[in-house]
Amino acid sequence: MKLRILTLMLIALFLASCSKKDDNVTPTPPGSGTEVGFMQRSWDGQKRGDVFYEIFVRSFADGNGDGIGDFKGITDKLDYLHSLGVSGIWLTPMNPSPSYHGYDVTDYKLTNPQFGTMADFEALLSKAKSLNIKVIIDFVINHTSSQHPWFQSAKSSATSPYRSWYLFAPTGSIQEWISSGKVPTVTTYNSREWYNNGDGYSYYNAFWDQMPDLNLANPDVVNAINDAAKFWLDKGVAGFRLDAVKHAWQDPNATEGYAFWRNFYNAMKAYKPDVYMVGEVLDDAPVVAPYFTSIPALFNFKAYWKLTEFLNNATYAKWYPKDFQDVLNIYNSSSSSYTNATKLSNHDEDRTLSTLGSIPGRAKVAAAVLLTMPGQPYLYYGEEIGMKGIKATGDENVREPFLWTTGTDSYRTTWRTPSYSNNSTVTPLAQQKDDAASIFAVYKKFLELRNTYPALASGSLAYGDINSQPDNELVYYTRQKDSEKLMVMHNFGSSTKTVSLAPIVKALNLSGVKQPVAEQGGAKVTLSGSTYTVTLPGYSSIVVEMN
Ligand SMILES: [Ca+2]
Repeated sequence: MKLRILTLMLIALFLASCSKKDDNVTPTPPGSGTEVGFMQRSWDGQKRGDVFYEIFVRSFADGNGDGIGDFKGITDKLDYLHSLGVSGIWLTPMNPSPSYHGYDVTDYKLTNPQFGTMADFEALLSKAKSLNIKVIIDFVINHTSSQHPWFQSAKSSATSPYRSWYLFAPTGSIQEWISSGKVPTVTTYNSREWYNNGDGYSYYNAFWDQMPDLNLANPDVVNAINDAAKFWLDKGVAGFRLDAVKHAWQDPNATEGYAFWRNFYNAMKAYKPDVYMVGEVLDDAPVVAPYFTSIPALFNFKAYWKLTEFLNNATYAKWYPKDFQDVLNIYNSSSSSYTNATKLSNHDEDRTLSTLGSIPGRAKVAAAVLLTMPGQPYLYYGEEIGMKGIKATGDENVREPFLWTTGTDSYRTTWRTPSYSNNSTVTPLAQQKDDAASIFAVYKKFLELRNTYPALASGSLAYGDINSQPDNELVYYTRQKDSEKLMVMHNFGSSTKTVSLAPIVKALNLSGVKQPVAEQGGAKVTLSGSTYTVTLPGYSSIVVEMN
């Protein structure tokens, strides 16, 4: 062992002497020319980026000091979201519910009193409208709470008018009932999905016995759902985030399931022509794609899975743009128009920073990728300050109180003592705002870029011949709208890369550099003679306007 250490020391000494000698013989090593300055066009205030922000209501901001996040807290923090350049907010379920998360509703037309009154909610909508921020609410109709009056009636008697609003079958012959088509929407028997009601019957629940599935094939149920949705549209919400879309029918590929959502969307569109909906189909692209014939926007889970895979192991990172495009190609095969709702983590997944080995540089690249790729990006609250959390020990761990500031933090929610994100593990927002090297600084800068440059907001994506790119850890692509062309480069790896631009410009079918626009992580462009070189430190990104 000692001999090995000695050998390594000798090699190090030898290398050090070599590099010194090289400095003398090479006047301009790569990246040592004149640095080309950055010039970012100033933002005109128009929110072209179409960026949404997901708020876990209980944890975001407490406006009345009882420790629970609420409508008033959100209302007070809308100026912050507006200054970030957010176009819309998604509120996790805000209807009454016995659970902390609210994904089991007891009344679809009331507000959760813990979050505030209807007047408080209306005040939120009014302030949001004044800031040009759309509000969408979580609409959870695959199931209700077992405490919903509909289910309380249904479970109490086989002759209840609400019995057929849910999915009951005789406990001794569930399988036979399913096989003979007597359980609408259910096609396969799975014992875990049935709960014994104690009266000779069991009821179907895809997730939990306290979340009985609604019978969405029952026209009375459909009428009640449509009625509730119209109620909120009348209040002024822009639309809905649709929960558990692929579970409406047990078979996620059932044509009846597609038809159900299509009918719902069309009914709401007839009522409010500009209604917006984004659906959760938690699956790979081929399962997601057919739902675009029913729902205009769907979350792109696959692109996020690929992104974290490549950031955690950059060996094949250069293929990321193609893998992203492959998802869009699958979407294209189902529908000619769709909204690709991109995202990093959400309330059901490990926090992005935790997924990325708690390495801030990786989280910064993830943000820079999300905000420079095509789509309609969704940011989960707290991602912009690098909150942490692992789901395996409880969903609450990825839904912890937002950290507004150190010291007295009057808006911080206290409904739960955080296990992952507190002042000693995550720098709160107010302190990150003063730090140009923070995760927040990257979100702020790249949100502004997306809002400023139409090419980033809605331009086409191209990535040239990836095979010819010599470095597997570098990710390149261009975004173009009209004559505006931006080249985006990221270093997914941890070591500094210095590359000559000419072959990349050629591979991307561009003609030359116009102007470096922005960077994160210390990336820079240098010019030596007529040769442009880009230096990308580990986990850095750069955006360059091209000819
Ligand atoms: Ca409160």
